[in-house]
Amino acid sequence: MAQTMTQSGLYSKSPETLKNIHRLMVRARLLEERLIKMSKGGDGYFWIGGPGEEAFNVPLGLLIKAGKGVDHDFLHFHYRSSATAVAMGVEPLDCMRQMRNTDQDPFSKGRNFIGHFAVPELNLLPIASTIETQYSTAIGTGIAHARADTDAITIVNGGDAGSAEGDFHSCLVWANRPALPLPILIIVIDNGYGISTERDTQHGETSIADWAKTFPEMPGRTIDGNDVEASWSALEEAMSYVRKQRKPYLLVAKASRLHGHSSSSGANRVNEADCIDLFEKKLLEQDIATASDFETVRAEENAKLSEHRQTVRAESFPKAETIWNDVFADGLPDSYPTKGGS
Ligand SMILES: Cc1ncc(C[n+]2csc(CCOP(=O)(O)OP(=O)(O)O)c2C)c(N)n1
Repeated sequence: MAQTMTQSGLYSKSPETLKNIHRLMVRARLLEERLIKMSKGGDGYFWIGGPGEEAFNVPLGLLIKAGKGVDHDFLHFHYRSSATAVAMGVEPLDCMRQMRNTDQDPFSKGRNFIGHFAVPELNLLPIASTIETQYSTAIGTGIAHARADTDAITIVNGGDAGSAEGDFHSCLVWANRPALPLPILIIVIDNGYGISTERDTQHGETSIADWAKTFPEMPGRTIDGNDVEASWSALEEAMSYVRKQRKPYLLVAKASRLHGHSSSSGANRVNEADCIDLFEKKLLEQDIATASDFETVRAEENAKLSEHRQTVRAESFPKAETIWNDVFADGLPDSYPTKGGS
């Protein structure tokens, strides 16, 4: 059937490329499901993550100009960005290390929440638990990118509820200053909730992308973030604009939140559209893959996660005497109390 259809956009790409996108989406999803199990089974204390955002976050990871320094994209992400990190090559094993807080966790040496990446080699800045502050730090690397002779851009990503906070609006204002426009791709993933508060009870604007109307030059667009093709083409368009024009672009992607907010709200599966089901349906319709291909991918990815589980369970936790390591660049100041009291 597919061969008779005119193929354009994403589906004109090679079957290998499409199957790779599918595998990365499945890898990210199975990882999140495994992390939820770990948090419920005593191999971790808290879970938060991005199951449901894979259709947008995997294309984002694949389209980023990845590397270290100002000639590569700077990334200011949030706690639902796992599929982007996985698409960029971050190892599920390392995520499981952070979930269990082992001292082999490369992002925080076992000291931060799950999904709080920090990868200097990828310009992936430390993810903060305070929502929306990443939109303020993005201004800094946006200025660095504006001053440098490069096509690299700054990318910031956060949630719809957080867009009510001042950091988001500071980012819009700074990115649109006529004196020095900033090459920032400003992304909001709109899943319809801030923890349990419904977006429509809090936002008078029709779409968060409407904030772009305040700045006559800045494009603002809302897309279906559950659709891989829509996400891929919107990201290509937005990134190409920011890379060439050296000006900001506001992109809002509507996406599902498939396991609620976090382990604090139970992390059980909810009944919302599943972007992997939707993508698999398209791949089947277009004769690009079969149901048995999908089963094989799931079995292979699950087998690796099971191996990783054994690995992390054998690892040690951070030692108490290392508590001050990496807090100060030059070590603990002499004036600092080390044994309690002052
Ligand atoms: C500055 C700050 N205020 C409040 C919180 C508590 N908090 C954690 S997640 C969250 C909801 C965020 O919703 P949204 O921005 O839509 O992102 P989502 O979690 O839905 O992806 C809130 C209010 C926080 N972490 N930081």
